[in-house]
Amino acid sequence: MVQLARRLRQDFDRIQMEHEFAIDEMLTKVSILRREFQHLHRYNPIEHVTSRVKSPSSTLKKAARLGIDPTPEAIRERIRDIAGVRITCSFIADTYRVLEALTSQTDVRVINVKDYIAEPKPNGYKSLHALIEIPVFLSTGAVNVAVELQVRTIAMDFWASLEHKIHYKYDGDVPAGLVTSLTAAARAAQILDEHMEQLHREVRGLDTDTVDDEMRVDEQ
Ligand code: 0O2
Repeated sequence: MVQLARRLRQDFDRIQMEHEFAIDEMLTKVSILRREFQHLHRYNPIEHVTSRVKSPSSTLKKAARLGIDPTPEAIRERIRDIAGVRITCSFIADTYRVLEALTSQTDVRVINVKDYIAEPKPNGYKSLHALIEIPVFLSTGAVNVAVELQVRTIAMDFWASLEHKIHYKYDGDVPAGLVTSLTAAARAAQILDEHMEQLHREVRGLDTDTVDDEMRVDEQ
């Protein structure tokens, strides 16, 4: 019995570690993209990046909520958001560009993409989500590890983080008045995103010559 408990503990530690490595891999990919984009276009589309690995206790809680056996095999197969990476971009067009650049890499297998920007959730939540698998190379060989990627603008992220706090505070039962205010705030965030993107386009349009000159210098 003690041996079984020790084995389970080791298996869960390993699951945790594999997901931490997958996040390291993803953060390296994001950092490369960021630096290369800056080099090519003198512009960084990524404002900030955060990541988290679900703790074993919240993974087990989620398994219990979904009726999944608390075995390492079932957890690996059915809980796909143990590793999460959230990328915040300046503009809407950048969210699509960044997601495409990451999901088109040959070692990335895309399991599904949810476009909550084109089709926001009823409460106003907007973000791009992609569930992907990437290989992590261990001493025992490669394992494919799932990572949930979320890509959104600063305005969408601002809204989502407040909504998350409110949702948590009211344990999901948010008063109707607050729901209405959140919906209005989501609309305001969308308008801000559109204005900022328009302004950015105008400024980049004016900047084209300078950027081209700088790039020509790089190529010499
Ligand atoms: P946390 O603490 O951020 O990890 P599932 O992934 O199984 O829970 P679903 O609905 O298939 O369920 O996944 P989906 O739609 O891809 O959303 C998963 C994650 O997106 C959530 O993770 C949140 O991070 C975020 N999200 C989705 N909907 C909302 C929303 O309405 N408001 C906010 N603020 N965030 C949202 P977790 O595990 O719930 O939370």
